[in-house]
Amino acid sequence: VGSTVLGYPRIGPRRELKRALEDYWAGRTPVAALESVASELRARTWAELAASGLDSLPGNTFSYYDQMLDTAVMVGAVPARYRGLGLSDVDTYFAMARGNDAVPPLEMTKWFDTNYHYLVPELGPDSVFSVADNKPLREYREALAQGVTTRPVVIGPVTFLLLSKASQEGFAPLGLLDRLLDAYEALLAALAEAGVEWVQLDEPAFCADRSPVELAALATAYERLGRLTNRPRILVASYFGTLGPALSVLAESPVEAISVDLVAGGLEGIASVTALQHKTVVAGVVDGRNVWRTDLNSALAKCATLLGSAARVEVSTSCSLLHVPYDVDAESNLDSAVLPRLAFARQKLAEVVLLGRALREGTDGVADELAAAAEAVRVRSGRDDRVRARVEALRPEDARRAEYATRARAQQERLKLPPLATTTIGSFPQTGEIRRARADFRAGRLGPNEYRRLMRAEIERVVRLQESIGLDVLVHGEPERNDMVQYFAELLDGFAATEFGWVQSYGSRCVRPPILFGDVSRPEPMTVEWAEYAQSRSERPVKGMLTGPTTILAWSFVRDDQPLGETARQVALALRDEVRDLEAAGIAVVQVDEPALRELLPLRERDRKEYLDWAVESFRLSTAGAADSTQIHTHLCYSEFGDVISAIDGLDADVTTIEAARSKMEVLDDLRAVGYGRGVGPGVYDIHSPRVPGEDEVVELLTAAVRVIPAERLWANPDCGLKTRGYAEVEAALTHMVAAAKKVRAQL
Ligand code: THG
Ligand code: ZN
Repeated sequence: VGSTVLGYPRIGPRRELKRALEDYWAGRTPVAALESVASELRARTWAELAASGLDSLPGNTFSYYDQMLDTAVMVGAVPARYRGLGLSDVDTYFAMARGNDAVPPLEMTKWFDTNYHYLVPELGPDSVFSVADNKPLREYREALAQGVTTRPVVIGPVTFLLLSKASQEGFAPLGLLDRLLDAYEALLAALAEAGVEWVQLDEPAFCADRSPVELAALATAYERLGRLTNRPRILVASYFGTLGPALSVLAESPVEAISVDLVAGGLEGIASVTALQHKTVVAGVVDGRNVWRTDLNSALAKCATLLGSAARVEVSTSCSLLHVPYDVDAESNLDSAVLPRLAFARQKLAEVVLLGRALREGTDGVADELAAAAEAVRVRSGRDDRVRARVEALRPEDARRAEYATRARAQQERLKLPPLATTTIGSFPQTGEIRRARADFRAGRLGPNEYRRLMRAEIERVVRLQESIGLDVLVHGEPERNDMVQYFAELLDGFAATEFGWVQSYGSRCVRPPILFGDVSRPEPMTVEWAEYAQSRSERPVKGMLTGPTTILAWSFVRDDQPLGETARQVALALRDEVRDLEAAGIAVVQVDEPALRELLPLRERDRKEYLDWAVESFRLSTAGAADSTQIHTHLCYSEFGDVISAIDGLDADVTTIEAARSKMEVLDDLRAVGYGRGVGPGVYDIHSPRVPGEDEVVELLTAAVRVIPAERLWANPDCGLKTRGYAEVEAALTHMVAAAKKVRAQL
């Protein structure tokens, strides 16, 4: 019996890496300054892991940006457009991550069902691989020099290929497996020669549904790597779900260890894989993705069961701790009802060590710790019987509105919008003054009246700007919000906020997810004051702006003591009340954003229906209290929506605005294919780039769109909120967009 973790955070307990990266990118510091922060962070991580008492420590967990990008660079998969720039290695790496004036970055996409984003390697028929950059070995030696022995963690070859994209149509990266395995063989040989005892190859792609061909590739890969004589012992790590048929593939391959995620999945099927009798099974019983203390007794029971099915058991986390904050002890203002129930990365190390000890030596020596953990798990604060009763009393009709045709008529009578109506997604640029005002208000340096005055002045300015540009449906611009989920979490009961609970989202960007710990309710209106003020400044309709229940859950740490669908219904009821209050304040259009609808989609097909059912139902519960004449919008972005297109139809929103500029409006065909017959606003330009679209370009997109969607149901809008852009670009882009809409309208 041993203990380990699959990975560790790397951004720094005070986001030191973020600062160092952004200083370097801005040209404020030389590369040596960045390197010195990085090596200090690695040293601290190794010291902390070594001091924790774990038997085996992960290595190569550091990254300047992303572990998939690291792997691409490691095997020399650097596309020609970056190699041709003639930059230093580190600047080539950052060009791939972020692009520059000359080249766009690699595509970025979500890491399975987490809020982490990775860079997508590009591979083609002429891709060649080598050990171009042996970062795993470099970091192994660096740790060893500090007296710490590590197990280099590397993305496994099959997952690497499955998550890569083809640089040309029709090419399947998996066909490169043989060539890639040559490079992995060389890597393993180099590691072995340096004295590395264990290497961890991550194959999370096999926790999703995989075809027989893909499973065969997994078998080929580990048969080949396993047969090498000159190699470290191999741990194949899986996480974010169950391995399904891949478990026996790996068990029958000549690798020494396999990790299984026993938080996302259970023990079912494991005992029947008899080949595991000869393997070490790394038991992921401590949740690497959530912040709750572990139910140690139940974790122990799982490990004990596994002992019967494996040669050796190593206690571990369910996945890398990358997805949780560093340290609960850094928090001084956390709700005292929640604090004792929490475990961040550092606390989880201690849990794993304790479980390892208990499993090895029996529970006598750790009885106090087990009892304390049981108590922390048992105590549940934040119960609200009124909320529970309300959820209990819900009827199916609470999630249903009138027929769309009826609603559309009532809305048109009230709003009198032209065909091809123009709008924006909600946020306007966040200026330095706004951020400062928010920070000063929080810190108590600015009184509530002065704060309100500043926010109102900003709203007034944004409303005037939109009127002068000629938009049809206005927004208040959201100057009072930072992160939308953080904003609502702070105003809802049942959530706690951390001070330092940052988690990497991509590169230097982090989020601080709120902790949803209890029953959720809304003590008072959350957005009405701002929306009402904005509406008072214009004759045109102003949209009320809310975040939907699924997105609030996706971007929070959620309770694990009840089904997510149940929690979603509670959030939905709070939002439903907010919609009612917005209506009462004279708001005729309410947008409920669900950008994360795709994000929580289960990795396996068999789990998807249940998820989509509650996700759709909770959105409808949020919105179905609205009058027929209230127009409900929703907004989706950040992902490919092909897999959830029927669910988007199921939301029954009157208008769906959706990221489409980068996918060239393909989403319109997808929507039409599922019979979507309500309003739709395919984003007509990409707000993620500072480029201002020309009027002609927008005319072209809209002209193509009116061929598919009748103009009465078609909207013109950017593809996402504008908060990350500057006013100069926004004003120019929206002016072109409105002019284009008018032109196309005139040709109808
Ligand atoms: N909010 C939350 N989660 C998200 C997004 C979001 N997940 C998906 C997507 N959007 C991720 N994108 C981003 C984009 C920007 C930032 C983080 C995630 C970002 N963060 C600031 C930073 O790191 O400097 C910190 C923001 C803050 O001060 O609160 O810029 O929109 N929850
Ligand atoms: Zn968006």
